[in-house]
Amino acid sequence: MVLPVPETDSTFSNPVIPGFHPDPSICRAGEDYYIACSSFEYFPGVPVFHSRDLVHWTQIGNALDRPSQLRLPQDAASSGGIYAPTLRYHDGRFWLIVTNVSGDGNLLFTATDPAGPWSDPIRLPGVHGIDPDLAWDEDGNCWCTTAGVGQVRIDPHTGETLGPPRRLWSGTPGAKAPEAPHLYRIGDYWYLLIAEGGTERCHGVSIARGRTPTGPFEPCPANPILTHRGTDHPIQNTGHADLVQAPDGSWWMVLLGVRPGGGTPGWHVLGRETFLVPVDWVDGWPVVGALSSVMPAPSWPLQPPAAEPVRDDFDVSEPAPRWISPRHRPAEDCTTKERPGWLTLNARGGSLDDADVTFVGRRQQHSSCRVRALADVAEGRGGLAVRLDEQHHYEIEVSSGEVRVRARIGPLGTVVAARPTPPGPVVLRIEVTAVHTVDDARTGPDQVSIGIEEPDGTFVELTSLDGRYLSTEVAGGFTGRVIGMFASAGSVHFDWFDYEPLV
Ligand code: 6LW
Repeated sequence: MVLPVPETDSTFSNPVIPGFHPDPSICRAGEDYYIACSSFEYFPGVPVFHSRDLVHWTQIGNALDRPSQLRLPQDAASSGGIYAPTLRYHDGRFWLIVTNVSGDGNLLFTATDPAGPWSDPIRLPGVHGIDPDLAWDEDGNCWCTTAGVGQVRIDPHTGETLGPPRRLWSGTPGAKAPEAPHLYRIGDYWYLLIAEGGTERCHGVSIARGRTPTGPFEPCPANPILTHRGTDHPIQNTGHADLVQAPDGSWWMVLLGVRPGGGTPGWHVLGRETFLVPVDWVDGWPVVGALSSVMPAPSWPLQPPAAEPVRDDFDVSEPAPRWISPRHRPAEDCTTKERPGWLTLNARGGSLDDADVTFVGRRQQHSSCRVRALADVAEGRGGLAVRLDEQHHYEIEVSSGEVRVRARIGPLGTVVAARPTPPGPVVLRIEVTAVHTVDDARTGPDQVSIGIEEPDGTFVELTSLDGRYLSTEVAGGFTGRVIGMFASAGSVHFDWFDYEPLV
C-alpha cells in the first residue's frame, strides 16, 4: 500500500480524491473545476466535487439526491446502479449524463449550480450502452458516445436521438473492453479518449483523432498513452480518464487507479480512487506525465481547504453529502429531527446481509483510520460496520445488555466475539491499521480492530480481523469500503461519529 505523502509547496499527493471515487469526469467553468464520480448502488448518488487548483477537492453535493432522479430497486445488485458519468459545462449550464444499469438506462441531467439542485432526468431511450459522453460541435450538434465506442447524435433537451447510431472505433486490436469514451475538439482535431483492457490490472488509456466528431479516427501510435499493466507500480488499474485544460493553457488528466496493499498483487480496500497527472502535447498527440503518489505541483498557487473536522455531531437539519446508504434512504429512516443533535436510524428490518438494511456510512479514504461513535440502543439494536457489500462486512452490534462482533465473508457469516455490556449509551470503535510489510505475501493490506470504550475511554478490543477479506480482489465489484452506522432492530440514536485519519 503506497501511503499518502504530505504535500509541500512544490508537490501534491495522489490520489487527489481518495477512497471509492471511480470513473472521474471533470469540467472547468472559468476558474472553477468540478468532478463527478460513479456511485453504483448508493443513495444519494454521483458525488460532485469542486476545486480551484485541481489538487484540493471538496464535495459540494450529490447530483442525484431525490428518488425521482435515482431509482434503485431493492433487487439492484451491489455494484449495480449508477455507472460512469460525464460532466460538462456548455452554453452556461452544467450537463451530467450517467447510466442507471439497475433502472432507467442512460439519463441526462442539467443544473445551473453543480452543487445542485440538478434537474429530474431526461431519458435517452435511443442511447444504448454504458459510459455515455457528451460533446457539442461548432454547429451545435450534440454527440453522445458510449462504451464499445458507438455514437449517436441527440437532442440534449428532449433525449431524442437524431440520426442513426454509428461505430467510431474498436480500440487497440487485442485490447478488450473499449469504454469510458470522451470526445474533445482540440486545435484542428477531434480527439477520442477511451479506456481499454478492463478496469483491473490490465487497464489503460488510449486515444485516437480525426477531423470531424464522427471520424474517421486514427489511433495514436503511442497507445496506450497511460497504463501500469505488467508493472509493480504501487498505483495499479490506471484507466478511465478525462481531460481538462487549465486557464494557463496547460492540460491535465484525471483517471482512476487503485493502491493495493499487502504484497504483490496485493489487495485494494479503498476502491478505485481519483488521480491527477499533467499532459503535454507533442506532434498533435497527448503525452501523459509519470503518475505517482507524489507529483510536482502545478505552476499556480495551491488553495488547500480547511481540514475536514474529525467529528460529525449531527447538529444539522440534513446529513452531510458524504453520508450514503445502499439503494435508498427514506427521510424517516435516517433523521436528525427525532432527537435534535443526534442521528436516529429507524431499522427497516434487514441486517447488513440484506439489501434493505438501514445503514448510513462514508467512504473509507485512508489506509489507516479510527472510527468511533456514541450509540444509544435503549430502543433497538445496531452499531458500526465496515461494508463492501451484503456478503462482505465486519460489524460491532450492540443491544441493551450485549455487544457482539460479526463477520460476513462470502457465504460465511458468524459471530466472532461477544460480551455483556452495561445498559446506557456506549462508544463503539473500529480501528483500521494498514500493514506495511510488503514482502510478506501472507499479510493482508490491513488489520481491522473492533471493540468498545470503557466510560474512562479505555479501548477494549473484542477482536482483530484480517482486512484482505474486505478487499475488491476478494469481494469483486466496483465500489470500495464504506464505514458507518446501522440499525438492525428498533431505533438507534447516534450522538456523534468520528472519522480520524491515522495515515
Ligand atoms: C465503468 C467502466 C469502468 O462503467 O468500470 O473503469 C465501469 N471503468 O468504464 C464501472 O465503474
